[in-house]
Amino acid sequence: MANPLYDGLFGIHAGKTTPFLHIPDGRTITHQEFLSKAAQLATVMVQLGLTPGDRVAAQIEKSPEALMLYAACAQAGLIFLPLNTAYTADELSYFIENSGAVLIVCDGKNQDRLAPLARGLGAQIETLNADGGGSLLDKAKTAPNSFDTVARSGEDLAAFLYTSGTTGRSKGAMLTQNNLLSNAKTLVTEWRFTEKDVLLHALPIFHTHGLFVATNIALAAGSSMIFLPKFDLDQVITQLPKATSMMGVPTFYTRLIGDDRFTKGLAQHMRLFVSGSAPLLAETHVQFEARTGHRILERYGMTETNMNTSNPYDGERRPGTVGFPLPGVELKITHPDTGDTLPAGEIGQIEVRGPNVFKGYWQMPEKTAAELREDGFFITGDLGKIDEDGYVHIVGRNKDLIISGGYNIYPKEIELVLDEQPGVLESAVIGVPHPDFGETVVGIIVPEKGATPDAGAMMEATGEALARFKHPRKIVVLDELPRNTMGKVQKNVLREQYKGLFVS
Ligand code: MCA
Ligand code: AMP
Repeated sequence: MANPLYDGLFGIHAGKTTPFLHIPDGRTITHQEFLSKAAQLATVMVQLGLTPGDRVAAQIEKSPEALMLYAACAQAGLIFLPLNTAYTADELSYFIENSGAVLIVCDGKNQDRLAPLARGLGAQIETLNADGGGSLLDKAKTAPNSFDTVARSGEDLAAFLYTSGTTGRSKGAMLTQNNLLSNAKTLVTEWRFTEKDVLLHALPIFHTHGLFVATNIALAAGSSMIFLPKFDLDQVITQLPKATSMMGVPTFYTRLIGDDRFTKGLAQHMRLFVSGSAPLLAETHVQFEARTGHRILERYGMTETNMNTSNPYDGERRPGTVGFPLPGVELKITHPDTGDTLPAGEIGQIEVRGPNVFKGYWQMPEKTAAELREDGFFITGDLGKIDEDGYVHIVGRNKDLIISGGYNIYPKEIELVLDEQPGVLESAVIGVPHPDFGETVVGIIVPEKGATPDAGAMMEATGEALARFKHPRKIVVLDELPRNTMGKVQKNVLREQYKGLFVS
């Protein structure tokens, strides 16, 4: 019976004894070894009582076994829900409860912290550690290493990825098998991936970029990956000579440019560098080319849509643009108020439609209806234009969002925590330019009359509630926030005022 995602990414490698993953400690995992262990994990999850359509929430460190869990979910028809390892217990409890996950897979070091949460929500909990240990892997060791792939249709859900909202709580983006598979296949063709490629993989695997772009492409093309636990400059420089291609967020590229060991010689044999998740400054593009002779290929995507546009593999990769809509993806620029399509060259909201566009937000029909039109166009919340040559430019965001080192941060979430602190009347959180992360978080607070809120205590409070990457890097105290005639806080004024806090 068919299971398009499993068959298209994993099943095609059955029996292959060629390397799939190169681990920096010198180990190599072949495709068949990978599939055997994935099958054991699938068997264990079925033994635990999971049935197709159940959600598996995983907050685990990056490891080959973590990828095997993804494969196992695909094979058993389970919905994979990867979670950022930086999320606090508070953040996790929402995702797990909202998704109705029946199994939580966590690192052994977090088990005690998460066990009460699992109990309260009636979910099972198992551990999977980056060193290959943990209860789930222990159980898998003795399980049969072949598993009858569960039949699924392309329209069945394969994964949930949570994406924060400008207002309210995070939304679970429901991605189907076809969403993931169609995008991977398109990108393999567009970016010319083959079995000969060795992809240097230094991204986290709990977001679209590292899991569905990098990993799915490598799988669909039969490429191998040098699988680094994280972006570590020394490791990347050591491993680069063995790779043919790399994908990263702009911070990867600015960090590489900032290191003298990153020379033309080191990058000479490389075929492709891809950037995305945040704007790549035209300046970085130019500096990178001057250093290496390579033009970074910039593309644009979202959690809800996977990849929408890409600069061309052949042809001009134009700095400051995200290229052309991918084959099969329709993209239009519309008026934010009327939804009417705007003529070329005019700035408006970017809308996309295609096989890559998600099914909607889990159990949030109103939010789905607000962003996903009945005719299938998804309102991205990005502002852009199409130039006379057809290149798409992203010029801003119609959503209150900060992107720091490729991670999305919604100011509202931080403002809610700051507002609750003693002595705080109100707050506004903004993103300002940062030399390493592109943007970083600044919290602006207005004290209650006569109060002198303690900035240290405020940092501590955000520390307990929110993942580290969301924490304000600076707290500014103001007597009042600038507002327009409608009473709305003018964040653009604040952004302008504090734009030089981290850059000169
Ligand atoms: C780590 N920290 C951060 C970030 N990462 N703070 C703000 N923003 C970040 N992105 C914290 C650390 O916890 C640490 O805290 C301090 O900042 C400095 O850490 P450092 O060692 O410099 O960071 P790092 O561990 O080297 O990580 C930086 C990184 C990483 C390599 C840029 O954030 C990363 O891999 N980012 C990629 C994110 C990504 O994959 N995004 C794709 C989303 P302390 O002060 O306690 O030490 S998918 C997407 O956006 C769409 C769909 C798309 O188009 O792809
Ligand atoms: P996420 O919600 O994590 O999926 O992030 C998606 C957002 O990242 C998009 O809506 C854009 O604002 C931004 N993004 C992704 N790729 C690019 C890019 N190449 N240039 C500018 N912004 C980007």
